[in-house]
Amino acid sequence: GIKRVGYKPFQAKICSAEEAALHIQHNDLVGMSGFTGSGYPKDIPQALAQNAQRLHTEGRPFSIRLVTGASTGPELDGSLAQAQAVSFRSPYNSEKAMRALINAGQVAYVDGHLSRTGDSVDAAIWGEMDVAVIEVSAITEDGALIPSSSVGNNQTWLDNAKTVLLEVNSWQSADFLGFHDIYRHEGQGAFQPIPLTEVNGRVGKNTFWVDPQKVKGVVLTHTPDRNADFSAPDDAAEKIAGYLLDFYSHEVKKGRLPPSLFPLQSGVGNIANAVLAGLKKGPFRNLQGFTEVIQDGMLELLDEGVMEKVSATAFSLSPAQAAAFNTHAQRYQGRVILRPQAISNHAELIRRFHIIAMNGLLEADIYGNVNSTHVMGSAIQNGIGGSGDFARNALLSVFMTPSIAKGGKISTIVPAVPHVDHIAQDVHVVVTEQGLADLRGLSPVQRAQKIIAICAHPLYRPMLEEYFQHAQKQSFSFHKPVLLPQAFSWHQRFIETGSMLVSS
Ligand code: 0RQ
Repeated sequence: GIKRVGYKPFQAKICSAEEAALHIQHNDLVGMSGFTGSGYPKDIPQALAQNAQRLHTEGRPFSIRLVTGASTGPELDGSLAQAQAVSFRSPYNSEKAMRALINAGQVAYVDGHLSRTGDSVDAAIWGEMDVAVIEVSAITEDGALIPSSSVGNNQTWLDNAKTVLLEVNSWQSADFLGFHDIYRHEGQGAFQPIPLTEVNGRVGKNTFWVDPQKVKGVVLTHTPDRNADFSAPDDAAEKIAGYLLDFYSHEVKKGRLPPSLFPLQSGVGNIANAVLAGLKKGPFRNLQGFTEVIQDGMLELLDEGVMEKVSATAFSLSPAQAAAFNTHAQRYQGRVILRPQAISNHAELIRRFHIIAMNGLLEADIYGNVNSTHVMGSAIQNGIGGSGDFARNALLSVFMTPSIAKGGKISTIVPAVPHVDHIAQDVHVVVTEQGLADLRGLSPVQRAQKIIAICAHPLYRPMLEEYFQHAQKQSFSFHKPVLLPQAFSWHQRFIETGSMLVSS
């Protein structure tokens, strides 16, 4: 195997996680690595949580302000939430204990576009960054840092932080050199284009760079990434995948998409994974991916030769796929490139590559406004993540969901969404297991008719038809008919009775 810490001055900095964590002070702004459960530090955050608990039992305050790439894992968000050691969190969280604190009003959470978090830190919107805690797969003899399974905001944190702590993770592939393209557009000169013209092109360096003077601790670990299993595609997911493949074939026939489609962005979750599995059986070949996260489904498309190349900022693999990747990483050299999230999600590149974006949602209204984040308008689920970066700038923006949630007590198609992440203009196609509504070029009334007829579940379709008929008669005006007192009554009924259905 490779030498994980090749740089002599850093060998002298090797220490325990407990010693490293002592460099982090109360109220520090801490930038940690991590994106969709991969490439996050595992041991230092747990030692930090223990420090916090000890200080709390002594009656002393201790909490940090935490920014990452995106979601992490139980060792990071989970342990820090359990220790009540976080006062501020951005830009994305999907961990349950942290979510509970946010929804209890105990953690200030800023849910932001993933492409823009680095800009906020460069601009010191939250003050200067005190500490960066970054997982790497190895350190070369000349002190360059070989990234691990995610890139996220790491170079930005390394550039801004006054103190740097590194976790060198030997569980990560020893063959990661060459998978990353570390490029920061900042400092390239104002008004210059990003010179990337191919999905797997390279414009930056293979490694991160850090001022060695700032590195105060190097911790060795062998702890795996979060690596959750995907459930096998269920009936709804397979139907959604089927409608989408038919739609893409239709678009190819119409000449609006090339036979190998345009590069695909695919969101997180089981439905997204099912769509990728569906593509394996579909007619399309030589596909490309320009996305945020590489799930199992994309690696399988690469294995089967259906997909040629993919660009992302992170992996998010099942334990079996992660183990397979760690053994056979070299197979993917040159075909898989991981970039900073400011680049993987950059508006300029998403427009340039004519991306087809496919994301999940919590609910859509009859006009196609989408809520991806706030349950009943007030409880955060995860965050907007990269879905806004992609939906706004994609050539084709698809949102997909089962038409009901919670066993039918919730309709995911509603009269009005109580929180909007994606405005109707950024939502071109809505797909449920009931069908696919192509909304391009339609007026609000036409969109509503189509969404109700095609996407709504039969349990809720008559209720939506009735609402819309009344709205078309009693609305203040008729461009986008709405009944203001009733628009949120479905959500209020769920809050009061546990179901959006009217009990008879
Ligand atoms: O609840 O966890 O209690 O079972 O919400 O829903 O059906 O498992 O769907 O995993 O595809 O997630 C929008 C959250 C969908 C995701 C969202 C309940 C449901 C379940 C999860 P349980 P499912 P998914 C790039 C793209 C924003 C970020 C993004 C997301 C739970 O897609 O976070 O797109 N998107 N990033 O029961 C109340 C409703 C509901 C509902 C579902 N209408 N009301 N609860 N649920 N619909 C990647 C990154 O950015 C990293």
